[in-house]
Amino acid sequence: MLLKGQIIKGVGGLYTVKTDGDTIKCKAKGKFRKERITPLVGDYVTVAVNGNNDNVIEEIEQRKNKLIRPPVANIDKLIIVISVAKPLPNTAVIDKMTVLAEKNNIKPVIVITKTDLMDAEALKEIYNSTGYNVYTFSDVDNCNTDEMLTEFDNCLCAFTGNSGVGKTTLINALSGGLNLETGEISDKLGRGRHTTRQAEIFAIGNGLVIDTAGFSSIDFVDDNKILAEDLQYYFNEFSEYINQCRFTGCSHMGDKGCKICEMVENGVIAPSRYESYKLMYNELKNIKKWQL
Ligand SMILES: Nc1nc2c(ncn2[C@@H]2O[C@H](COP(=O)(O)OP(=O)(O)O)[C@@H](O)[C@H]2O)c(=O)[nH]1
Ligand SMILES: [Mg+2]
Ligand SMILES: [Zn+2]
Repeated sequence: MLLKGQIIKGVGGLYTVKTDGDTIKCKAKGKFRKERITPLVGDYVTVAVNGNNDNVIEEIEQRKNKLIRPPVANIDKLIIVISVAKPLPNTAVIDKMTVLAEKNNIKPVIVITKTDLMDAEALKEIYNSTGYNVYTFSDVDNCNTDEMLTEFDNCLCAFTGNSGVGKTTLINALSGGLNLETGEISDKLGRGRHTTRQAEIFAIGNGLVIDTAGFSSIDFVDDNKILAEDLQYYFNEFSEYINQCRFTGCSHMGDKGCKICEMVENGVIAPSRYESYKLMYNELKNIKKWQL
């Protein structure tokens, strides 16, 4: 019997697929490994149900989008969780997340957590200037999460961010009922111990969210490659200025008459965002079109 459904969990090659009726545990058909295709949480699949724990994913439907970090497919929004401290934010990594989300037509949303530990104003100011929705949260204070909850209405949202920033804690608070295991920060390592190890979909409010394992860096590899000249289009706040530079084809890397540089100087574009742009540009500048 063939059944259609969505992968809601994947651990070590064993997938949980939610169908109209219930959930099925299954493995991926051998052909996927040969073709180097990994089923992802969020994938719509067809499962051959054979009983005896011998169910296999036969087909993966064409994906709307796909991220490598976190490994998810078909998401509408990427909820980028940043803690003001423990661990301290790394804007270079955060900005890569917004860029890769934009590249995959995924809407970034910023949540600044652990606001009980340190003042969040500077971070808030940076990300307000991007034009993305920004929320703050503290698990210690009694935070109202009603507005944040509406972000998930009728969509699939993946949470991402460095390990230990409080993704799972936030999902627990938003859900009001889930009691997922969160990690204590080990002082030695500065990262969570009982941390989330795999991506998993949960229903929250009127939508679905994916809790994912954290990571501290991202690379521009495989389908995450971008041409340096296209990078500007993935910085939301650059969009209204990129055609106003003195020279057409301006790389915004410090040339005379660059409108982006002017907007950084007069405080419209956050300096840290522009620094991230320059770092990424230099990382990407040797990638050629044929390598994409
Ligand atoms: N002070 C403070 N600690 C928090 C907050 N949110 C989470 N934590 C702690 O940070 C650690 C990591 O949280 P967790 O949700 O597992 O982070 P994740 O790795 O991003 O899922 C845990 O010890 C939490 O108790 C917060 O708002 N304030
Ligand atoms: Mg977690
Ligand atoms: Zn320019």
